[in-house]
Amino acid sequence: MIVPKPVNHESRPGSFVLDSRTSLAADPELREVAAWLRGELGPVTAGELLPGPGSGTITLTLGDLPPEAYRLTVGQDVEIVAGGPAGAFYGSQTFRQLLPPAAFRKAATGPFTVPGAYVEDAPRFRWRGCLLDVARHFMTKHDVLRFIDLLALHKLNVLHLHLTDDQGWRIEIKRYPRLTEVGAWRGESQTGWNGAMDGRPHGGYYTQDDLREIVAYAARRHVMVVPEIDLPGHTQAAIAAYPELGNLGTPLEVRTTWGVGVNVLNVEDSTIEFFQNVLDEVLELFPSPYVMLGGDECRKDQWRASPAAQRRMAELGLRDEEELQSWLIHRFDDYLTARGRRLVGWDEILEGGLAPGAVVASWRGELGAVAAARRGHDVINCSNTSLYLDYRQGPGEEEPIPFGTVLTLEDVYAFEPVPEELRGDAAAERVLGAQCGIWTELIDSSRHVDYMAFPRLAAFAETVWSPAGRDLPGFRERLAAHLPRLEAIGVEYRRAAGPLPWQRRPGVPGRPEDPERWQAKLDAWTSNLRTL
Ligand code: TNX
Repeated sequence: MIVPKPVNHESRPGSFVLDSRTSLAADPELREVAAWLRGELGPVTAGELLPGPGSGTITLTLGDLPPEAYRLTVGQDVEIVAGGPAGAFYGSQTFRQLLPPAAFRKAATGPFTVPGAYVEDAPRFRWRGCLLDVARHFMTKHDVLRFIDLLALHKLNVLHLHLTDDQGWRIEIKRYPRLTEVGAWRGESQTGWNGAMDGRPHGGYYTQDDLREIVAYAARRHVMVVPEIDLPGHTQAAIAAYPELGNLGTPLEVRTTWGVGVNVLNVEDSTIEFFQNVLDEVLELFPSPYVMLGGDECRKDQWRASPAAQRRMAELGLRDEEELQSWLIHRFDDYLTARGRRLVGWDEILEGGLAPGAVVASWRGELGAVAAARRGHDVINCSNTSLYLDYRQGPGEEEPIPFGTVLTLEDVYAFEPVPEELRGDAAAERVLGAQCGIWTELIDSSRHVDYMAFPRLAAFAETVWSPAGRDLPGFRERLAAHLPRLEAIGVEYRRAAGPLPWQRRPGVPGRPEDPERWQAKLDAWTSNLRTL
């Protein structure tokens, strides 16, 4: 009962006993994976699990397979043959799931018996991501590391960290210390959506050492951390720290309310240079080939009213503010491309002309994914209507701070990463994979993240890892076996019946959408995508 479902899983005669005499051997290239597995299984084996003769042996070896693929055989011994370290890691994760849930406890004591099995497995998509918004509500470094372990357990391989927004700047930049001195804190927050102010300061940021640690910890678990520095919208925290980045001469505060703001970057050369300097530090911290620069929800009111922005448009011969945004994103695309990286932007970057090397993260439904793939751009399907895990999980009033449309476990499980319009089309190859999102305006703690993410994230993992096609009854059975693992780890997932009493947040206003209003909103959101 493996989650996500492997390509092939059969039972075999015999069984394996994991105990204090179990040994672990690995090809030199797989030493890091072996060290990680030893750490996970160590408690079960009383901390031993050393190379050498014992009762049974776990071996990790390289074989002729794609890098993320593996074959796992469980008999008297355990053999994991993998195409590369990632495959060996996924094979090891599968092996852990063959153990009883108690093995997921940090101080579990064996011995544990594993029935004979044979598993052949490889992922369907190479981008299996999850966005975590640490800008709206900060999550401690410890919580992020724990979350990475949970992604890796589900064989996801991308953590998209949304590090900056109107309400907070969470990454230390040595050259511009005020970004965190000022931008990492806000005086108070709106409770829920449009509720009263809580009167309580909120903040936090990651030092560069913290981020190096997060990146290295994730890399060991075959998770790539993709940083997002959102611009030119969603930048009020940066403007609060350095008012010269904005369009108004007047100082601003780090934003304390939710929703799309009007304060955006100006388009001066000095502002572009500022963010290029920020990116220099970002690139040093994050080795990922991809860098997310947002580009979403940039209101153009201030550019329309700004003589400087209008002058810039006239000089450049640009028709409208959409083209101005596109020009700005192009500048950053060139900057990243020259440094061997690829820009990822939300589907708004399609408006006004797409930068040549850019990857599109399509979030407003799937129209952007189709348009971008047809133009030959790589695409990550992040469709809000299927994958925004901040949306409420049931129609009931009791959902904590209900937001967006209803997105049940079954809805997420039904998601198909390749949009229907692209099926059978060569452009379907452009879909690198998909990514679910945990936006945190209304999620103010790691406990609440657990509630929103699980078990929907397990359903999502099957849509990106497992072969195409869905089998809901089969998934339910696998999930029934999986939930005790989450419990053993200490994940406060949502029960099928709804929130437990302490998971409710009565009286905190949410923003549930009724189906009609939701459709109208989607239509308005995507009207400019339709004309591309
Ligand atoms: C839209 S996804 C946003 C976020 C919000 C989210 C809430 C995207 C590119 N923009 O800023 O947090 O909706 O669901």
